Amino acid sequence: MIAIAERINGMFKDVRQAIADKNKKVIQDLARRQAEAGAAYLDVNVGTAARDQTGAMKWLVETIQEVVKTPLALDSQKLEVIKAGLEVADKPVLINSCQADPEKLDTYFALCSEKNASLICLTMDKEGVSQDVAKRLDNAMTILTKAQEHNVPVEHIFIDPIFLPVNVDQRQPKIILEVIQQIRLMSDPPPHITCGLSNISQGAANRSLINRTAVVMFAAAGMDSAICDVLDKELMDAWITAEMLLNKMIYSDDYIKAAIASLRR
Ligand code: THG
Repeated sequence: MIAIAERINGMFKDVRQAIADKNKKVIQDLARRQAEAGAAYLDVNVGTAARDQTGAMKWLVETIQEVVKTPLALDSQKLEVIKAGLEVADKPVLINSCQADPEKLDTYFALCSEKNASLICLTMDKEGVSQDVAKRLDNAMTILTKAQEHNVPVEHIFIDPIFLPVNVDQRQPKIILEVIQQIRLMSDPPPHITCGLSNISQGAANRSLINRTAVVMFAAAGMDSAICDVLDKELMDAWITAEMLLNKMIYSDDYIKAAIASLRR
């Protein structure tokens, strides 16, 4: 399981304020706590409020790298902001994200090859978030074909079927279960499958319960990664338990402790 820690995101008030004030402590505390909780990557998103987004990305990357070795997921819709993060990153990153548009994929996969980076590809294209199974699968195939053209190994590809809030369209989770199962069959070995897990409960009550139930369901369908709140211990414990029950790790009475120790980098 590849947990991508979501908390260093300018969407959160404390992070937004820390970026504005250049307050390293807030960011470094979040970096340490998320690394300790078992994050494989720390997502870094400057948010939309930062005036100088490329400058904010560089500052965040440098600030985080001062205290943890965990690799970073550079999260922006803007290529220039991703490139700014890449300039200062001290190890290979996960680029988050690129749409399933052939021209954009050419640009991003070339960048991945140059920087030995991995890439999260969204199953959405120019026309926006596709709501049905078939369109998402078409987009997933475009992604895998383009990756092969650029010689990017499938282990470097994370496909994100795009989670919408359950209170926006309640049919989506079931559709996504189907999408995950089908993407797993597209190549051997399959690409990683990830998601913005917290999206599913945005604006809903019982967020943590919805998130941890969802992660268990999607993990059972073959999702092996998620951008999520790794500081939510019940969420992490449920996900680890699902992986254990799926026989991806060996049971012992201390399996949760053992799993978190092995997830830390
Ligand atoms: N796919 C990919 N990347 C992504 C997303 C995705 N990156 C951003 C986002 N979605 C994943 N990260 C978050 C981070 C926080 C929340 C949701 C997704 C969240 N935030 C609170 C809210 O909106 O209610 C903010 C609370 C606050 O302001 O304190 O839920 O889907 N590839």
